[in-house]
Amino acid sequence: MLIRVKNAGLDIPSSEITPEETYLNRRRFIAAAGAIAGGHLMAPALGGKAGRAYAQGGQDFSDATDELGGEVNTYEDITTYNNFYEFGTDKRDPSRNSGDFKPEPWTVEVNGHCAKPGTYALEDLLAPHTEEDRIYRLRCVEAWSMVIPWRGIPLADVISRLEPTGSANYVQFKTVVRPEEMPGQRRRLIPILPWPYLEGLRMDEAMNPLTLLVTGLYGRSLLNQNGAPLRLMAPWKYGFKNVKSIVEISFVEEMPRNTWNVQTPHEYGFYANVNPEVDHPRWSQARERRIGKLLRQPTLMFNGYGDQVAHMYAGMDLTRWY
Ligand SMILES: Nc1nc2c(c(=O)[nH]1)N[C@H]1C(S)=C(S)[C@@H](COP(=O)(O)O)O[C@H]1N2
Ligand SMILES: [Mo]
Repeated sequence: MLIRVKNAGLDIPSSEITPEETYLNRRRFIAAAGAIAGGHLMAPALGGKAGRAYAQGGQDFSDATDELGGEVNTYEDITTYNNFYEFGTDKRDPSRNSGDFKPEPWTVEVNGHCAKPGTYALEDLLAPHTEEDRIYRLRCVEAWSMVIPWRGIPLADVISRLEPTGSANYVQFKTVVRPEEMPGQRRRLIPILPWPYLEGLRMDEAMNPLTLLVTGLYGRSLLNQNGAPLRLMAPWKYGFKNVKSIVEISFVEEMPRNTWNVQTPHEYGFYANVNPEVDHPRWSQARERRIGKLLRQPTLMFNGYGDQVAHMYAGMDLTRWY
């Protein structure tokens, strides 16, 4: 059987895409591929490993791994298994419900303790900096993980140009509020979360060379479900720190509020460093399931990035600052 991807000039034999996609049934794949074909140009060639579908990504990362040898997840994994509550709480909701979202044009407001506040067109915020492809693990607090070839700009490059002052101890990020384009924000009586979604980093975390402002993945622009057109990636932290569709960056003196900490403070802290020794109150954080793999694997301290980040937390009690 052939699955015909509309407008894409690309026929994928279903035998090549289904076997390992244990959580993805064929119908979901077709829905996702259709959504992608509608909004973006598709890569013309099928490349990479038999049995896994990488074709929709712009660049072939099928043989790429992270620095620990972890295989990159498929483009389908990465674009159909998402957390983005503005589009609904089910993992499939963001790919299904984000079709009306318009990531262009986009502006970002910069405010607080810095010499260059203002409202920046996204191109102007990013233009002088060079995009890089980096393969980082995303590890969700729900104990699943993926390896993703991100494309982005070091957050440090952008921050340096905005010239924060000595009072800027933290950076806060805000997601856009657009109930007319984001069905998850339309629930009035009992909102899914208090909007806007807020996150923050301490200034040294924001300036760490690992931290990216992400504009794409698999060599192409972000799809809406992954946080188009601009989202954060701090790979040693749980996934919820990586705020999507950012419209505001504030340089602040005090530790900012972050949505999940406000929502459930005993479960989610500000730091949210991946830590197999500190359990979530309702489940263990010691092991994780890499999406696309059957067996669970041990979770690494700082998601395996300890050499680059552990020094920032020397002397801190990580059971208190979770
Ligand atoms: N604005 C916003 N950002 C968000 C979320 C969200 O619900 N809203 N979910 C977070 C969580 S819990 C995770 S695990 C990651 C998932 O990113 P991905 O879907 O690109 O893999 O996004 C984070 N960023
Ligand atoms: Mo998450």
